[in-house]
Amino acid sequence: MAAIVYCLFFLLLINHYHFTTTSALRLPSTTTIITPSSSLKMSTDNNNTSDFPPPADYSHLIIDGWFHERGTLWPGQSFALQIKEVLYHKPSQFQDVLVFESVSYGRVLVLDGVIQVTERDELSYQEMMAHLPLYAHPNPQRVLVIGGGDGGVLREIARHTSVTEIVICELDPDVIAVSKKYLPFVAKGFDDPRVKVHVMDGAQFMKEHQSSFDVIITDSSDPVGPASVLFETPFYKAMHDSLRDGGIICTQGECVWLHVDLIQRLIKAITPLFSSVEYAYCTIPSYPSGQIGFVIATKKGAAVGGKKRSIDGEDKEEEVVGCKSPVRVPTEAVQKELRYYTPEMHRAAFVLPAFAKRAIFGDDE
Ligand code: SPM
Repeated sequence: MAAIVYCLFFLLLINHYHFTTTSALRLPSTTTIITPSSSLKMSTDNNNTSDFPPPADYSHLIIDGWFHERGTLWPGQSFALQIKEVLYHKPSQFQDVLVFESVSYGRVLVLDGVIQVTERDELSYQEMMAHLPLYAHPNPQRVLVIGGGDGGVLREIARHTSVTEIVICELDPDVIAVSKKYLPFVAKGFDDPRVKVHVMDGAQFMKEHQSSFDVIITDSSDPVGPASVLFETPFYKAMHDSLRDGGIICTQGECVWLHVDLIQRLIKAITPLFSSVEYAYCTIPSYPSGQIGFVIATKKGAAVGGKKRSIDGEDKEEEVVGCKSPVRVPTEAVQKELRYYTPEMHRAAFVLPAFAKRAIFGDDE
């Protein structure tokens, strides 16, 4: 009898342990929860990923039930969100991955201590990152996304009926798997049948696919750790070479309030590569200083299979240089679904504050 009671007690204990380590828990105060990811499996392309150092632990950013975003890229300032529930917290092979339910911003994805997606405001970044280059292109068919493993940019690209193929190269399979499980509002981008997923280094993929894409979007994290190469000239040269004639790139371009020097250096360095290089931005309260920019550049030549570029979809003969005006506009049905992008917002996004315009492009622009 004693043995049966002992066994029952042991089974109860195991069950309790399993529950508390695999389920979302209420946050008492400073608790972080490590959730096993054995169910998060995904096939990977051939990758040599042994160069990356093990991810640091970012548990110290959770204090008294609040997540504090403190980064070396924005010294002396911090944005904090109150946590309702930690849903996932575990290092991947490349970075610390945290998902929590917040009190006022819905679900939040954090990589290496930096907010990537909040349910409340992700729409501005994902819509502008996708639609600025796509509506500036007369006939985008093949689109490549580098990074963007949450799927939000894919969701927006999928709204374009001219697009026949959407390829995504994301290095970290855990970001895809975690987003599919906890952030379905963005990860639904993966459901479109035109999407092909490659878990590999985007630079390597582009080397193998020269002159192949009408639009290339790099939805990266910030220039520290594995993402730092994505802000360097060789990566932009690789994007240029992987574009078809008349193709367009759009990359995460940091923030004029914080990184105007970095943006200026980058734009100066890549200007000789492209026929136009421009800078736009959107507002987004959960990113440092409440906004983020995009570097948008075009490759010389007429777009392959494209109609003549004409302003706002009107049939004008005038050739448009650069991407400051849309050459197509959303259909009424698509516009109803969009929450941030409009053709007016497209044009407005390129209008920079005087200090930023002067610092990035000089006095002559
Ligand atoms: N699809 C969303 C992924 C987000 N990628 C960009 C994240 C940037 C976060 N840091 C912003 C810092 C701006 N200075």
